[in-house]
Amino acid sequence: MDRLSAPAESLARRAAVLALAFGASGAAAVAGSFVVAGDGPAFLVTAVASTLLYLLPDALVTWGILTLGEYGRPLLAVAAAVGTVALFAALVAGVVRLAGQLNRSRADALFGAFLVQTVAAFALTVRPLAALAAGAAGGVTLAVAGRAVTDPDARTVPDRRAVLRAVGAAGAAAGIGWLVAPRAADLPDETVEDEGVLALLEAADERSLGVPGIDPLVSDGFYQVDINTSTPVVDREAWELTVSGGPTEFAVDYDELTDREGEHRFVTLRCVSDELNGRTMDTALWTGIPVADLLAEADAPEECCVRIEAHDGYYQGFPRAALERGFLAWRMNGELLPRGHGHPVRLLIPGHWGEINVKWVTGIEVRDEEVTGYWEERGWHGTGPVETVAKIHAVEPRGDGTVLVGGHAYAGTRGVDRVEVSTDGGETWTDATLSDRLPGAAPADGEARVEGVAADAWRMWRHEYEADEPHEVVARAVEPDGTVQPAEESDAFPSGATGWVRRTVEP
Ligand SMILES: Nc1nc2c(c(=O)[nH]1)N[C@H]1C(S)=C(S)[C@@H](COP(=O)(O)O)O[C@H]1N2
Ligand SMILES: [Mo]
Repeated sequence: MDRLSAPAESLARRAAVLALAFGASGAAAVAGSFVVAGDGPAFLVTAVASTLLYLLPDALVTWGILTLGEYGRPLLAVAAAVGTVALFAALVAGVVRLAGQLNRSRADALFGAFLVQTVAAFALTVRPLAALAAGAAGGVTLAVAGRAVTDPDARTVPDRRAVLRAVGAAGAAAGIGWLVAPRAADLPDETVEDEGVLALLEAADERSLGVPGIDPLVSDGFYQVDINTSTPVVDREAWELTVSGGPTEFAVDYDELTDREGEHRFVTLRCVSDELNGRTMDTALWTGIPVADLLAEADAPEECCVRIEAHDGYYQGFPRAALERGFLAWRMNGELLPRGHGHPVRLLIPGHWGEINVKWVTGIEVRDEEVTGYWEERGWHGTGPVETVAKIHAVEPRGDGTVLVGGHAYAGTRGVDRVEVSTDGGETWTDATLSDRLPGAAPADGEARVEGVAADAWRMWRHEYEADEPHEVVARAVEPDGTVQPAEESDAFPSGATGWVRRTVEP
């Protein structure tokens, strides 16, 4: 019995040890590319994540966005990291095996491993330096693992030390990567003590209703939705925005743009993938200029449509009329626009789903026919105006027989006039307390329904009532023209969630 199982056991042990050593080589290749690329597009994991997003069926990507929400991006990054290590481990394993079958030497096997990892890294990133670093780190790790791992003829079981050496080499590569990888310099602190900004932020603070557990009128943390797992780093000195489509092309650089006197506007953004009571909806105070000014300067032709381009490969198409009311922003809450939100400059399109609010914007092209955008090509219909929603993010039974409920309500540029609350599942309704509208100038075309207020910003609501039995609380927003938030329920995919938010309360 013992005699029979011994060879099987040592075979299994050999396989396990080899898998670990090859895995270490794959991990070292990933670390090697990080040394050169940092958290940029030439980093293998970033490239694999982008490739995955590109290759995965749209339905799967959509499912991921809807079920994973804000965890989607980090989970994709982790999956891509594990997948990349496995891929590069499999490649070296294949090479070592092949060398054995072809009766080649250990040196050939090692060189083959270096070559196959370098070529694969190049195929994924198209960056020669990062690819070489990946292949070199992977190859060296394999070499230090020792003869028993890389000798194609070796029949012996590699010892524990081989694996330790390989893992040590991979760890060293990762450590070096961490220490020397290029990092994007922090954005300069150019917060200006602009009195206009300070006054507006203070007004937002004063108008916020203190509801525990929900953000004030200017969000504490602004959600972020990107097509990539790493945040683009755009050099603002080299940045340019071109306006094309007419007889002459027009370009403006960062200094030319931001030397102008910016306006400050409160604008709310909501992603079309936001679930009915989700959290991908936030508000900030943005500083910039109307896009219409730039279109006029560029003498942009009067065609129906526009295509917007961004630095990260993202693009969108929508009617020119929507862009005409848009805003080009370079500051957020008084600070430089953060990298994750589009530094140096982004678009804000009033009242429309988040996706056409293009970040890291580099080009505006006027077209005489409709253009589809990145998400439209993946099945979403997220270029139009937002659906109206009143969220219920706070539900606080106070223990003394009273309950406090509250949330934010948003209806794009239609505006929120009232929020109604039902504490009996929708039988009877009461008006909730609503925050005063945020201040702002009405856009020139009279889009705002009310003078002197932000045309495209959410409001907060709260309601306190007595209850001692379990019940269902429901909220719905009402627009100034009396339109009530539709009750009919639909999923976020493909054109935005609808329905009324309902929460069960157990006092
Ligand atoms: N260049 C670029 N712009 C983009 C995106 C992107 O991935 N790349 N995502 C869009 C989506 S889907 C949304 S909802 C908003 C989110 O803006 P935020 O990340 O600043 O919240 O940006 C939009 N603009
Ligand atoms: Mo979005």
